[in-house]
Amino acid sequence: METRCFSMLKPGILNRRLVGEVISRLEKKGLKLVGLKMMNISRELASKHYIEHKGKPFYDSLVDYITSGPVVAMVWQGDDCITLVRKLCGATSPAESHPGTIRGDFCSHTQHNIIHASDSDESAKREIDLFFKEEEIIDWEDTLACWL
Ligand code: 3AN
Repeated sequence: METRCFSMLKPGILNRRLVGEVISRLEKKGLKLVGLKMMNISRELASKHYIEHKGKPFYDSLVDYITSGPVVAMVWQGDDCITLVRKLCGATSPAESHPGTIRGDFCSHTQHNIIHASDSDESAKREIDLFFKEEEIIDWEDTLACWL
């Protein structure tokens, strides 16, 4: 079944010139990009996005980091989209993420693990609503979908 996943390339990704590389990996998997924008995140938006981590020891530095520079916010769509995006991202901790995954290849610190991806349908819906207006999502006709 087709689902949507909110994903975000975190601060530093532009500096490291990795935007194209990471988007390319998700595209090549066959996922469909239906929302894309660069933005700066306010502390208010960050606190809504990371509400589940409020009170944890790394919360303040997480908000500092995510608001420290521009991010690339994305909505991906496809069959089992959340599972596929998270597999490509790899484990939260770079020590556990396998080579070949985005975090496994490009990250050395959990706190700077360069990409976020929703972990459930519910969080995807909540996060997409937080970051995108309805008209910013374009569900284009995928005429080559039969080859994926
Ligand atoms: P994921 O992004 O893999 O779903 P979450 O939701 O547990 O992982 O964590 C959200 C973000 O919080 C992570 N991407 C990472 O930036 C940060 N984070 C999670 N756990 C830690 C930790 N133990 N130390 C520092 N930062 C953490």
